[in-house]
Amino acid sequence: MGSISSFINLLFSSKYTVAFTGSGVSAESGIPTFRGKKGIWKRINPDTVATREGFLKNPVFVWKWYLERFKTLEGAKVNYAHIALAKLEKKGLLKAVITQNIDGLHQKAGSKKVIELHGTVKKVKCLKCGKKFSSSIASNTLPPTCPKCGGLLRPDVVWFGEPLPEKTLNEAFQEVSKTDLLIVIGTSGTVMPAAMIPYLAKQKGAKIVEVNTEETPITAIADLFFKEPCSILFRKLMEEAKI
Ligand code: BV8
Repeated sequence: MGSISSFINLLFSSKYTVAFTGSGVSAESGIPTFRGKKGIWKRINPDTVATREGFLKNPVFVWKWYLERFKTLEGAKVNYAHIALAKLEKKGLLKAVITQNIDGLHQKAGSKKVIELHGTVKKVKCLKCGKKFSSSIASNTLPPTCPKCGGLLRPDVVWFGEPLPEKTLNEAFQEVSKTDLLIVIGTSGTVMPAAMIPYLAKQKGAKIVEVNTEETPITAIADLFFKEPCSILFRKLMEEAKI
């Protein structure tokens, strides 16, 4: 277990701190995580709703599933972990958030530099012409079609078996190449290539601080590990650091 004072020392002595987050950072906002006891993938097979093949097989079903999720995500409130990361960025103590989440809560909390590796709940895109629209377009008939070319619209997220947008991935790797302190929050470190990020940072000599309610494969390379809900840990950190 890490000590808050060591975390504070790392935070104030590092030149380029970056946060890497997964669904666990939004768990205390009431958004279910993917794995673990009550994980989303316990209730539905990702092949059915989180692959291109699954979508093409039954676009209406997948749209209904996503619209359900969008409702939860849109209605969710930021929790103190999101707020703390935005405050640290404002203070110049955090340079970027690289997130696997599509819920937009980092931006809602005020974070400016947010790299969304797996896309966003805010947008949909046309399978035919690639044009993007706000997700609100998918509110009436399902499956929604492109106002421009009539093609099928899909959520603007990265499904299993799909490559991450090159520009986004390169941007994330750029941040990793500059970081000397990576704070890893609420990820099981399962999904590649996102899960490579902590190892790449470690390889280049960055310090790793992990915040998770349970141990993960990343814990083995963490310089500090805090086994507790992230909003509670960040409350302690910000209070003790008087930020
Ligand atoms: C790719 C969509 C290659 C968005 C998601 C076969 C074929 C093709 C690829 C593969 C294959 N086999 C394996 C792969 C690679 C695959 C992969 O990694 N699979 C894993 C499961 C083995 N990856 C891919 O397919 C990727 N693409 O490889 O393309 C390619 C290249 C070129 C050309 C063609 C193809 C694409 C991966 C993206 C998948 N998209 N979601 C959406 O709808 O949300 S996956 C899903 O998992 C989410 O995106 C999520 O972000 C991501 C990672 O999960 P986590 O965020 O870590 O969440 P999880 O629930 O797992 O963990 C939560 C953690 O929080 C836990 O540790 C828990 O303890 C902790 N926690 C809980 N509460 C708290 C907390 N911590 C702190 N505080 C709390 N309060």
